[in-house]
Amino acid sequence: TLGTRHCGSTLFRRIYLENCVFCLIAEKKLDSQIIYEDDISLAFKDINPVAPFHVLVIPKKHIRSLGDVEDFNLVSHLLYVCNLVAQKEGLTKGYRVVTNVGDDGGQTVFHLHFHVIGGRPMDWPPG
Ligand code: IU
Repeated sequence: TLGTRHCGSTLFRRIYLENCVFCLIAEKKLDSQIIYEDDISLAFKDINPVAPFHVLVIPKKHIRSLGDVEDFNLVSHLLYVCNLVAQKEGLTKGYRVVTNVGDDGGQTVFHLHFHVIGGRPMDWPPG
């Protein structure tokens, strides 16, 4: 196994990235139902939808979460894509965009993603 002294190393980073599920989806090494794609982003159906419409919008580049973003132009683009897919899918009555950050935020996959959820009325506050 890799000791902690390797954690910042190129080798560790390579092994980690090669096993990031959303990197694998972005590289088409794992199947997903893609509904939008461009040079820097991808939108695909969530494998475990919490509403009739549940899509994830991700950057192709690996970024752990919103807390690790340096280029907020990228976030602007991802939000543009969130609205694009919502409109394309006809969510005229509204929808919700959520990004979970870190453990307290409820993040389970550590590759930045925006949930686009719709097709039913949403509750507030979230759990
Ligand atoms: P979270 O915000 O990190 O908790 O969201 C992760 C989402 O990724 C969650 O809704 C999962 O159902 C979804 N997901 C997926 O769509 N495909 C996968 O292979 C895996 C998780 I792992």
